[in-house]
Amino acid sequence: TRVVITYGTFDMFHIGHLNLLRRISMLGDRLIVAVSTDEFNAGKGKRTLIPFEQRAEIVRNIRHVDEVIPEVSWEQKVEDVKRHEVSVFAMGDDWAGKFDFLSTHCEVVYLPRTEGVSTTELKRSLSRF
Ligand code: C2G
Repeated sequence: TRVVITYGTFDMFHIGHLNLLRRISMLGDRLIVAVSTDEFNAGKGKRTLIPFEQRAEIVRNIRHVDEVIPEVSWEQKVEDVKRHEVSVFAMGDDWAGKFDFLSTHCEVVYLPRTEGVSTTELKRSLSRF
């Protein structure tokens, strides 16, 4: 089996997240998604609206996703790639180049983001009500 892995916050799950997971899932036979914990996000100074358990449960129920693991640190990626025998690491291209160090362990792929939608934009639209 060709295992693919990706990482993300997936706060206020939207079509951009779905497009990415669907496209990434087509790169292999099994898709693992590492969802960032609230603590990890706090460390990044990133506030999430939706708690980790709910973000993870939503991602777990996406048709293209086979497994969800927690993302607790920046450093866990190499360990995850080895432990899960990952063939492909894939992310949206806002991260282009940032994870090339993984290419000694697996393929590294960056896919175009979906334009016009982001959690930040959704929050801004909500604040107008
Ligand atoms: N994404 C996308 N199109 C959008 C918004 C997001 O393709 N309109 C992609 C991002 O490129 C990312 C994934 O969806 O690959 C998850 O996006 P976020 O939840 O914003 O994740 P991020 O905060 O980038 O966390 O260790 C890496 C981090 O956990 C990534």
